[in-house]
This record gives sequence, structure tokens and C-alpha cells, in this order.
Amino acid sequence: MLFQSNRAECDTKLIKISNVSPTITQRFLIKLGAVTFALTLTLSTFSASFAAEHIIQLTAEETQDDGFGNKLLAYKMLSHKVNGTDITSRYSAEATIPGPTIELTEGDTVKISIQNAIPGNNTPIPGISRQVSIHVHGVHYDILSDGTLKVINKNFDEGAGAGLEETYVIYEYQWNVAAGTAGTWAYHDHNFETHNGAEHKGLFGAIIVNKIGAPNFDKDYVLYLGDDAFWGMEIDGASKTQSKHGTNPTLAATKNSNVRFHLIALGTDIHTFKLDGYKWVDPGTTNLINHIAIGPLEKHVFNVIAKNSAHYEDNDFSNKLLGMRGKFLVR
Ligand SMILES: [Cu+2]
Repeated sequence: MLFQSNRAECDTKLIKISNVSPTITQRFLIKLGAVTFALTLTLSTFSASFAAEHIIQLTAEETQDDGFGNKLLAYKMLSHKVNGTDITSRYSAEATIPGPTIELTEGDTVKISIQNAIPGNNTPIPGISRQVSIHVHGVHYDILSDGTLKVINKNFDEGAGAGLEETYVIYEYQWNVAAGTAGTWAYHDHNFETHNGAEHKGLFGAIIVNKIGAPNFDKDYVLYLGDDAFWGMEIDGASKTQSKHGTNPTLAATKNSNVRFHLIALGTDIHTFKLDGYKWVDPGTTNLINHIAIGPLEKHVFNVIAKNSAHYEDNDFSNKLLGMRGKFLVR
């Protein structure tokens, strides 16, 4: 077993510069390059003053048996430090489905590690990966932080536990929350048992990347649209405390507060999300809408002023029959 430090192979190679004297066009490009470089340096110094360094440790655990021998898997936040300040208390002390929502700001950097706390999973079984990993969408990273198996990434089995070829007790990923990555993005396991991972068993969560100086909301609701249920969690804007809500959760808001919904579609279905009696601005447009069609891996983020209690639901016929509906409680 190894403690993985995936940085060793990561040295940037320097390209040798030719000593042939440049042509006029090349000189112009060199000047333009110098100006761009200076501008980039100024801008990056500017954003660096806001940038935070996140050190995060997650585990993946087995949850209770459902009575039929089926066990779900869940991520748990062990530790989250931002520029050295410990903010772990905002997360649930238990492993939860959905997993922790990690809030970041453009310009931040993240070192996030995963440990495999599923019993027996650090012992290899030929031909079966028992690793758990974190594969993230939206932010930037190099191939050693992809969180996939070697058969996909050609480097390592990038997770914790016994993979197909390598076993790691801890695997660490590095994310660059670059300018332009603002949005709400899913992360999920990619390595457990199949090369597509165990998202369907509960190993999924989200990151929220805010723009620098973006307004804070009174509540954030992260709602995952599975094939047969909403999974969700609520984050308090002031304390940043996250509550574990599970399936079709009741979302609570104070009257006239400004709340933000983060919809992320999982699974394979197309859904029609509706929040009864509410309209919101369709992002990127000035259109007011009262429902949104959302398909696999798509997301939709909007905010409303909480006026009246209502229901949120999936308005597609078969999903409705499955009971994809929850309360939005305004008091
Ligand atoms: Cu994915």
C-alpha cells in the first residue's frame, strides 16, 4: 500500500527558445506577448489577493443495510480548512447522501484527499476495483487528479483502496478553481466496482463555485434529480451549516428571504422541474420561466424571493407517478 503523492510526475517542461533573430511579425508577437504577460500578471496578482487555499479530507463509508442486504455508500467530510481556518463544523458529522457541498470562489486552489473506510476495500481482488474516488466537473485539474481508473487515464488508479493495478490508502487531488469556472458542478466516484463508479449507490456531491464578490443567499438548496427521487440538502447562508435531507426533502425558508436553487440532474431521465406559483430568470437570458427541462448531467441555478409555501416537483408524467415532489415551506 502507498500513500499517493501524485505531484512527482508533474514537472512542467520548459521549451527551449531559439536564438535565431526574430522577424518583424515575430517581434510584434513577442511585444504583444509581453503586454499580455504583464496584464495577466497584474490580473493574477489582483485575484491572488482574494484566492483561498482549501485543504479538504473526505472518506467514503458504507451506510446501513436496507434490510435486503443492499448497502449504500456515502461521502463524509473529515476536515475542511480554508487558509488554515477549520470550517469542518458546518458539515454533517455523519456520512451523507448527497455528499458534502463544497463552496469555493473563483481563484481558489484545492487539495482534496479521499480515504476508503469501506470494510475490506484495501485488500485487492483480481479484476475488481474496490477503490473510491472523487471525479469533479467544472474546475481545472491535470490528468493525475481525474479520479478515474488507469484503464481510462493511462496513469494511475486514481482513488483510495484496492484498484485494478494499484492500492492507495489515501489519494489526493488538486483543483484549480480558475477564472471562468463559476457555477454549480457535481463530483462523484468513478472507481468503485466498475469504471463508471458508484454514483448510483450514493457517492455524489456538489461544488458551488461563486464569482469573486458574488452576493450571499439566505439559503442554498442543492437538489439532485435522480431517476426516481430528488435528493437534496439545504445550506444556511449565515452559518453555512449544511443539513442532511435525503430524498424529496422539505426545504425551509423565511418569508421574503432570497434563496437559491441548484438543480443537478443525475441518472438517465429527462425531468421537468417546477416550483408551483414561482417564476425565475432563466440564467443567461432576461426571460421569466416557471419550469425547466433538465437532462442527464445538466444543471440549472436560479434564485427566488420566498413569498409563499409551495411544492417543487418533477412535472414529467412517469416521474410524477414515482412521487418526485417535495415541500417548499415559507414561514
Ligand atoms: Cu461525471
